[in-house]
Amino acid sequence: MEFTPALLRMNDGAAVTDGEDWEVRRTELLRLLEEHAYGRTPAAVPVTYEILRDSPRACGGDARKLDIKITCHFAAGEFSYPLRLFLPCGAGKKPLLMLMNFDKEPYCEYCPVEEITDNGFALAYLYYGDVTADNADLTDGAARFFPRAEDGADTGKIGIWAWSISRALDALETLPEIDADAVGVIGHSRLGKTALWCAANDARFRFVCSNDSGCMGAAYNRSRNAGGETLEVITRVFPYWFCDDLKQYAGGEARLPFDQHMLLACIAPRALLVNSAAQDDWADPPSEQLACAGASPAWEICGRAGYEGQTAPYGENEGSLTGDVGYFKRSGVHFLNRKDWLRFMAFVKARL
Ligand code: GTR
Repeated sequence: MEFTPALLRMNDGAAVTDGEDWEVRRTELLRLLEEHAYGRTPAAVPVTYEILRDSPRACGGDARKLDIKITCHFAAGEFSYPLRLFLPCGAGKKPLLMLMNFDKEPYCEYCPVEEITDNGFALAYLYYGDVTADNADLTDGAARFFPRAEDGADTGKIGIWAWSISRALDALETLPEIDADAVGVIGHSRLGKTALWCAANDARFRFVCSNDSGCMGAAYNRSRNAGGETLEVITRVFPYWFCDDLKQYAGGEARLPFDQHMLLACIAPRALLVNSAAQDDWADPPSEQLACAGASPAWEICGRAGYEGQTAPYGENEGSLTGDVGYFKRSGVHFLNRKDWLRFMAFVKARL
């Protein structure tokens, strides 16, 4: 698929030829995605944390659970949200996986806590509603501290959630139990879009997994398949996830100045796994797969393997997990299940 602008051309037309050039191009693409899709990503603010409760015998004694309060100190005031950290028992720094999820409590759908800690990973659990509500209210929670310029590029809710995951990492990476060089982020559906945008901006996330993220996540907008969510629908039903400028492309995908392979590419040269589910037409698995192929040149220019799979749609329980861009289509429906987690953890372990 041909796109304008090209992935590996700078704004001034110069070719991107190596990893150093790629970092410059990546910054250009982040600005492009801010302006037209997710809105501005504000600079970090000072973060402090407080351990409210330390439960040394969580998961039957196999893990330690810390209830942590994260506080962001904005110029106009402070905002706090809870984080639950599970640390597998045993000495040594632990690789960390961060999940922002739909449930307030971590023992829930989409989060097999013990499966994660038993695999040797620390787990940081955030509830997205603790940061800002999933609605158009831009005064709710952390949202009220985000600057508003009314110029079409104000931060959408996905941008606010993504930014807040990074601020939580500001605190966690200082903990002696955490291996700050082995941090991953994972999210499902709208929070898969969020995980991608978070990791696109924040290179501290070395491992990234979007699960069934679909439209404005991993799926190309220009190659929408029957039954897939469109920009027209997503900007009508969930306009507040994005910046206002995105609305002008509803029904006009051919005019888009970007596409989702650019979002994926901003993660290069780090490791990315795109998970789809075979019966999740709404998230458009073939378009997610194609976007992996479209993003791959960003890894290759950095001397990495990128996506090593096929472009023809995979069947159920097929994919390519060898390169630094993995893609897998499991059987079943829209869900973040234990198999999705095990696949991501194996993908990370193979690269630790
Ligand atoms: C749907 C939305 C999708 C996806 C999903 C979810 O209604 O259209 O883009 O994000 O919600 O987050 O569960």
